[in-house]
Amino acid sequence: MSTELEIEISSIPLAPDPVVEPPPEIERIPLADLSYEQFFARYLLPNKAVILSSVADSWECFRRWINHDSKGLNGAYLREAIPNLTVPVADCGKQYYNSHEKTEMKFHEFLDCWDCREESTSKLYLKDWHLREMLPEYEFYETPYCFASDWLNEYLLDHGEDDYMFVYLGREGTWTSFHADVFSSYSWSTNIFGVKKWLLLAPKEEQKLKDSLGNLPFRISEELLDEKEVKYYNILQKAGEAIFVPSGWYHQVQNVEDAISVNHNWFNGCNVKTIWLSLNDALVQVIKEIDDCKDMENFDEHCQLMLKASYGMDLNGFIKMLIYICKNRVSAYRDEAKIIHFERYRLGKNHIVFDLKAIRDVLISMIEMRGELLRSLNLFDELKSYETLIDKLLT
Ligand SMILES: O=C(O)CCC(=O)C(=O)O
Ligand SMILES: [Fe+2]
Repeated sequence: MSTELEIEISSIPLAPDPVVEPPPEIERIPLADLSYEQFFARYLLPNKAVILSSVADSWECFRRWINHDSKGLNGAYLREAIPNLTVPVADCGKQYYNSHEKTEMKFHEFLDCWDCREESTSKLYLKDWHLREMLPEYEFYETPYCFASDWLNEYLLDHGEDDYMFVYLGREGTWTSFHADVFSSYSWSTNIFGVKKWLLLAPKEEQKLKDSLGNLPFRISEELLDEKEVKYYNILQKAGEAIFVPSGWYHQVQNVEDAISVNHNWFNGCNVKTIWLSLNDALVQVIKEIDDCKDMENFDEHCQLMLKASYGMDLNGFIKMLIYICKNRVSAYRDEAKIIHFERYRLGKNHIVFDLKAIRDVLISMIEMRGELLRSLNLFDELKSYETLIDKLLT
């Protein structure tokens, strides 16, 4: 195991300075020039995008998956290092609802398609591939310290559930349609090969693109964005650069050269309130959809089932996650245990306090906004008890 690194903050106010005007350009900063605390205060907390460079120099995938002389994929090495797993593949030539049609194939077959350069397979995009989860022993990258405070994957990894840590491989021209990330989470995406073009919008700008029914477009272009007077960033992301996509920022991504990337979706104490508000919005939507059944027995439970099916998370799931994160931090605060993210990053004492305060704030907000529903779902007492526990601990 590599040496332990502390991720820590000094006392930082919970509310960031309001962002006055979005910057004209997204900043580019070498990772080594930014401390954890600087990243925390300047980007995570204010929910502001940034590109970090020289992120992947020491990564196995950066050094070995690419043939740096021929500027191509090192297929022979990849075939040897990674078994012939079944992988998820999107067909960028076919739309399926607001995404691309998805299928599966064998990894080595995908590599054959990559090499043969045939038109018929040129639009296949290997994406959302849980390679790390499938081969936990294969250490092909390391999560950069800036992105280490990650409650979502901390919970999922410890519970043996599917994580949000992915690999993407796509030929030139493959792309991901216009979207904001799952649960309004943050994402980071590090390109290890080729170039990606990002069209990135700060929150609310996407509203200008809604049609009369309130739907957002599947595909956007610079012409469309200019026509609708949308403020956006056009970013060319090169190999070795990581982009930090803040919560709720819509984006469309195109591989303008053959490209490979590693990315995570995650949230933590800085955006957990946004995660809660998004979950609540999704719940409002579900309730609206089945409003005509509101007199039926078990209506609240039924809404939760629908929320889980349509959104991927329900109130119970979110609360279980919060409580798990809370318990870990309570033990660490009492010096009974340490919190280590990604087998390397140890959470510092101030950070633990920050996390606990963020959990308390979101519990208070949940009780205020959805107290009655929480009672009906028998979740209220547990929530309240953790709010009280944090209060006692910190006073
Ligand atoms: O690289 C891509 O195609 C999409 C990546 C993305 O949407 C993300 O990292 O949030
Ligand atoms: Fe995304």
